Amino acid sequence: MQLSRDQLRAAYQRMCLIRNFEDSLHEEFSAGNIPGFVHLYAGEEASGVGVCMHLDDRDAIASTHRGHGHCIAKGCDPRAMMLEIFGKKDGLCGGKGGSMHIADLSKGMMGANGIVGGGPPLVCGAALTAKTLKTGGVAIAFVGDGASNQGTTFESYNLAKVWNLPAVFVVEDNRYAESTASAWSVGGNQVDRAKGFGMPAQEVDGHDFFAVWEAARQAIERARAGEGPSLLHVKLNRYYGHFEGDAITYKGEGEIEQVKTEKDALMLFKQRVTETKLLDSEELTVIEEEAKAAIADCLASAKAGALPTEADLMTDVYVDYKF
Ligand SMILES: Cc1ncc(C[n+]2csc(CCOP(=O)(O)OP(=O)(O)O)c2C)c(N)n1
Repeated sequence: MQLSRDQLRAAYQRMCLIRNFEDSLHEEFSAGNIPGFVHLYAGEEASGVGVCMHLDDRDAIASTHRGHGHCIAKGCDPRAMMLEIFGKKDGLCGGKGGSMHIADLSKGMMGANGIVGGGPPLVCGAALTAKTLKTGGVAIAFVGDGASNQGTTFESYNLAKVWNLPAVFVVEDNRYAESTASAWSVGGNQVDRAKGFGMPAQEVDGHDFFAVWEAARQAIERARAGEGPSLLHVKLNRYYGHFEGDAITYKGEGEIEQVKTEKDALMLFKQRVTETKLLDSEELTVIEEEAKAAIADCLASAKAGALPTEADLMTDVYVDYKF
């Protein structure tokens, strides 16, 4: 399968938006401008975008605590996201959620999630809904390597398999669960583990957008065709600490720089599409500059945005259930 030029441009645009979004947040957090906790996704862009390129608004995703990239990849508005992270009234969730609770149900983005392993059970619910209502939709759980060891994740694999749900579990193995190396904690590979649940699975190089895109295409097509759940073990790296403010004492000297120079996802994408003459470097530079300007603009809106008022505190807190 080949991507069209428009799809390639859209993919690069999404990846550049995510990179700029995260780099800006890194600076703003260091300057003390952001309330709350922030976990950045820079370095992992090819995974979120490579998967979400196959989805539309009837499809649902559940994210992790490292959710900005998944949100942008699924089509959430970066300006409303930035306002949300700055705790502003016009944020995507009224400024009440912040980084770890951004959601936009109209886009099928069920939310970032502060609970490690919280996403997979939500995805089983979304996948069951899609199956029952015959919407043709699929549901994708993004899961960290740490979250892959949670009981909630195992139970979800089991449920998805037994009920033959249109679900895909994308384990984003950035080699560390907080500061614990995944090589130490996982005790086996994710592919064998999925097979233990009877799910097809494959390992994917998460720096390579094209590898992720192709593996996700197969898994999502299976799910849409009613052939049940599968799992992708996506191996990649993150560029910043576990959370902003993390001194990263658990990584070797030069470890991050080496990944950036040898297998940065944006760099590899650019190399591939220019070498194969699918896109030229001038148009890629335009996309990079536009993404940079767009995020700078989002940041300016977020800084200028109004804070929620006292009255806003009581909205969206209680729900009336009418039976
Ligand atoms: C149920 C639960 N346990 C522990 C935590 C604390 N915690 C937050 S992130 C994290 C590590 C998660 O690692 P991983 O799933 O690999 O994601 P990564 O941060 O590497 O992207 C932990 C233990 C939590 N938020 N929720």
